[in-house]
Amino acid sequence: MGYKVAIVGATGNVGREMLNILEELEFPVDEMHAVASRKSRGVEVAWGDRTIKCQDIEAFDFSKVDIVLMSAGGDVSRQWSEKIGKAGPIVIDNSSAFRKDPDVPLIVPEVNPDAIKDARKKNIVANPNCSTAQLVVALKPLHDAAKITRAVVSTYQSVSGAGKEGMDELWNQTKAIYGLGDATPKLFPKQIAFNVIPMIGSFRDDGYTDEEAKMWDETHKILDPDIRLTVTCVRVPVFVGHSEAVTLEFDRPISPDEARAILRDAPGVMVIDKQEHDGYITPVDASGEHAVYVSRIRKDHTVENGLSLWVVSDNLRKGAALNAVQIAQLLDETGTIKPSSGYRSITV
Ligand code: 2RA
Repeated sequence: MGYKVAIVGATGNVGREMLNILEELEFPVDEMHAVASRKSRGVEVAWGDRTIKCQDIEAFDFSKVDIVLMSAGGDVSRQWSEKIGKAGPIVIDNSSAFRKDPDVPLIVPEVNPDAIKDARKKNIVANPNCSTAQLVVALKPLHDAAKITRAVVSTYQSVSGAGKEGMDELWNQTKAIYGLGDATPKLFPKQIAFNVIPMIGSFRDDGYTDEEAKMWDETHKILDPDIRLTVTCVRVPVFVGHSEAVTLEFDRPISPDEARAILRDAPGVMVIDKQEHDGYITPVDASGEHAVYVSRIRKDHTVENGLSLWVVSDNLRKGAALNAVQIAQLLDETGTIKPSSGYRSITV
């Protein structure tokens, strides 16, 4: 017997990947519902070899499903997730709306699967920001071997992190710069084609951005509140795949060879690390893949116990849709959720 699943935001980049990954991982689904805002009602999305039509969120009866994968942004989540949770299903929310809520577990299954015990507190489980998910998958096995005391992270984030509109803006600006249209920035604050933008999200009073603060807040909740992090988030003209240059300080010496051996055994990690051109990973290589790739592992000569590494992953997959489906698998494996056999009454 399988689950009754609804995907809210099914027409977006992440929603479509959620549909693909549920199918690829053969998650047991009996019924699939695509749900979106009223303006997308009737739009068709692919589910395996079929297409399904999007239903209007305002009219959808959430009490008839077991799991809701929510990827429609923070405002929609704030409006709907708690109501849906009260109606019975567990919501796996890809937005930042509930990540800091103490009654909502924030989970990367390779890192803190035990947090699933709190899933029923609000019937909401939060999915981390894409940049955090790949970072903590790489950090966790190293942190288990030698405590990480400080991390310096610079991100190189692809435009798909800003949705389909972000991809369209890179595509249209690239064409426009060759004389085929208007290159005026619309979504991003500056030109993204042939450029990099050292600002993602919005500025805070301390000069950091909210995207940067998400990375330390979420790493503290998922992995360890004692790790000190400083972060610079940068948007780059790449369609899919976030990259991170990471420098770590440990409480004891750890050699690049020891780190490579630890990471090779770690769940969800692939080490590609040779000092030759096929010996490191770029976002183009990681796009469409499930792993978090680690390359360029080397000693940081400027501190006593330091290592630098390069971490790359598909932001739409491990950074969003794959992690959400892995949370659904964890809910199933731990018995936190069971396929429904009947139709519950509406309590929304
Ligand atoms: C971005 N991290 O890349 C965001 C998406 N969640 O814009």
